[in-house]
Amino acid sequence: MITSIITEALGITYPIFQGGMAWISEAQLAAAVSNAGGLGIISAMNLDADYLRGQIKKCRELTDKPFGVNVMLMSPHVKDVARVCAEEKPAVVTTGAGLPTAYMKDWIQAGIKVIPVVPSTAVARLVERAGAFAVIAEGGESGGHVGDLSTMVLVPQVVDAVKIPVLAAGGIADGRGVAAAYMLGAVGVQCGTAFLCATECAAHDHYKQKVVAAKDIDTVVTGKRLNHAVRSLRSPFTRRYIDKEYDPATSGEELENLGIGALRKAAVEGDLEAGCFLAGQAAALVKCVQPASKIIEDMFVEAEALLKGAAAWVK
Ligand code: TUI
Repeated sequence: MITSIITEALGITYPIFQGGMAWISEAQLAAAVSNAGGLGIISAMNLDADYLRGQIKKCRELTDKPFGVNVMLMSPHVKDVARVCAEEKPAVVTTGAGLPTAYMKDWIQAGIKVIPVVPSTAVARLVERAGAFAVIAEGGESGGHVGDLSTMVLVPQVVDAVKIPVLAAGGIADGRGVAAAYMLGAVGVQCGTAFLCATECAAHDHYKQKVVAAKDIDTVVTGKRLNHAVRSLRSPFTRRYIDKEYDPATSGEELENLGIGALRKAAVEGDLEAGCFLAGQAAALVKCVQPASKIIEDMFVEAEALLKGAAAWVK
């Protein structure tokens, strides 16, 4: 059993969070992960307060274990969604794609443990000062909105920069990744792409099959021109987007418009032509669709064996 301050503080069995993925991380997946002993997380994505309230209610019907809510800070509904969190009091609020400091006081007052995703040591220090319980240092191997640094260099630097616990994210989808995260000083991990292929994940089957089929070089980062780098699986959408992104005749507005609705088309409709299939580089490590409990158990059986065996390398 691999325990840490994170399992003890949150009352979970395994030190693993399921990432808050827009159009993917619904109550059913979050509850399955929490029931399996990890921390399931509902994504508030860019929908309104009623959607989030409904998802929290549903999750409470499906599990009596702790779970979290991920607040995407670029959401047009962020203020309302933040208020719903303070009212509904999930065990944890994670945040992404921006600075959560404006909302943290209310969440902390409500007894919520606030655990922001950070792409740099500066952001980690800032949220620590604002009262974060822990941070998730997410390397650019991850899917979706990505920072510049890789997990390997980001995690140890964030560990050195703050006194609060650090979880590692980005590129982790098996026990080797978990063991490596611990070696870098993390006390837990967050995985998104691995849980995309959970049986309980409502993402369209085409999405899951694309992840299972992905090889090492099958993800690509788009959106750097708009200062909004996003990693997804190569697809007809990314090929069209890249052509436009490197064409000076294409305006920024035109580029922005290209992306609207593409994620929903991937996750809900499984539209292989028009969909944008966000996923991390760890997609190549995901070999099949299986229940969340099996994903977690396999990962931690492997990580435990590796960490126990590590002493044999030292003579
Ligand atoms: O947030 C994510 N990943 C996401 S959000 C998202 S929503 C979206 N949907 C469609 C198209 C594009 C985006 C998809 N994937 N990960 C966590 C994360 N947070 N990565 C990086 C950051 C981050 C960046 C800057 C956190 C804080 C931060 O603060 C500095 C600043 O300048 O705001």
